Amino acid sequence: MTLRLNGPDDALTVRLGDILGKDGVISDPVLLDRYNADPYGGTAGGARILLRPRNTQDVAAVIRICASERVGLVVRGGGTGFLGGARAHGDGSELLMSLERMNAIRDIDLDNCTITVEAGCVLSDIQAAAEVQNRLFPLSLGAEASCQIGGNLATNAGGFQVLRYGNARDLCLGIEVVLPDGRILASLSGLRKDNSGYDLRNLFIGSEGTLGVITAAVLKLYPRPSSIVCAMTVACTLEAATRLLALLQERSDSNVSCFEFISSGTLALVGEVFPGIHQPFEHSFGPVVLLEIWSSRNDAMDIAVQGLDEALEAGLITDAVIASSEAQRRSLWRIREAAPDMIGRLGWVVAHDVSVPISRIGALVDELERGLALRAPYNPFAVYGHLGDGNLHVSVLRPVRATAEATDQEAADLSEFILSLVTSKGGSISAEHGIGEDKVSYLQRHKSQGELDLMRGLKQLLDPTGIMNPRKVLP
Ligand code: LAC
Ligand code: ZN
Repeated sequence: MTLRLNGPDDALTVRLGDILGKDGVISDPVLLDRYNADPYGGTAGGARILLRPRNTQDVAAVIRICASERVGLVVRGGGTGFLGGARAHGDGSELLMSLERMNAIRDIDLDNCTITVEAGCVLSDIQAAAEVQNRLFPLSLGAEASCQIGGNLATNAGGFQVLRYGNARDLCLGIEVVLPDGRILASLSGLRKDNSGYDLRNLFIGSEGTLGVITAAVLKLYPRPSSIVCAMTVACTLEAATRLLALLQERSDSNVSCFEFISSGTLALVGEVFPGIHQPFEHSFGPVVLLEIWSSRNDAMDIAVQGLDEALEAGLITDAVIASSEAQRRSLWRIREAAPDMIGRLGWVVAHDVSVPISRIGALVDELERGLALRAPYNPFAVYGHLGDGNLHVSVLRPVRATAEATDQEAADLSEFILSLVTSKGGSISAEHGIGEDKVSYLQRHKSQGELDLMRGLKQLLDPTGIMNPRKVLP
């Protein structure tokens, strides 16, 4: 469903300026470059007008105009998504809106363990506001210093603590959202139980700005852990790694907060690209796991030491190190964080973000590695991700000494191989990065007709003119 939309004209820009004030409408191309940029080297957007509302009423007023004039509107948070979900059309026909001025923390309710924030709040500012109150807001991801909570919710961001605390969706008790006709729906009471009708909140969370604009949210706060232990270990196989996870969950009352994995081949590439990064193991023939145990008692270290000892004796792991200082913890994390950096540095032919039930992850990685070695013998590939969540990032990289670029057809064949394998194991073709603009065709091919029909029906119901984030998620 694509209706023809109109581009913004001068009269429209004047009307928007009347609503948003002098700093609310930006058309300076130099300033716009920053908002159109893709930080990961993907296609930049082409917006010629950026709107900066100050409050929810501003957002509603802008949307009413967009709806009546049939002009497409793309909302951008921190711009750190991977799949062009906040990219405005290259021809300048769509308005871009940033909620960066809506960055107030509206309320912290310590008894209810909630924080109410505006959508433009930077994630690390929310973490810091919680910390001041001796509470934890556990959503944590590589881009946390610049991504905004509105974008985190719109994309149902995952990150490093999903295993213990869930995705952004699980951390949200309510949202305020502006619908594509300008109506405002607010459910910001912070209720932990509310079965009064359909769950509308979860319709908007993860909809990537295609059904409405999230302008504020009530989020859950948690007690801060009193002990944190970070360890890195070499598992014998991925099956052994999943058994290690089960063992540590049992010993720690399910307090393993993250369980990340890097294949040995990926780690070798990290070493080649970043020789300065210290790697604790001389040889790592098996998958390397980075894990943390967060406990509200002072027992995380004992649990980790005993659990890893037991795993060593049981033949699940061959080696392990435990960080004994915050600096050592940081240096272990640097290895994990270097995986996406390495992929950015080498460049990729295809990059996917998939999930399967954790019990099938060993078989999936085996088949992926064998299949990719056959299909793309000259390309290195990277496999790493959030093992505890059954979530892998799989990328086929450019050959180190490339003589020719892979053709579009070769790239499409590789994608088809990866995604078909994942779906054959009951997995998802997009575990945490969403669909955006860049994965629309894969959604088309890998979702059932019934699911696609229902998604299109919802889009049609909420946004009949198709103004909200055109071209994203659904074609
Ligand atoms: C990561 C990002 C790519 O896990 O999701 O590194
Ligand atoms: Zn990830």
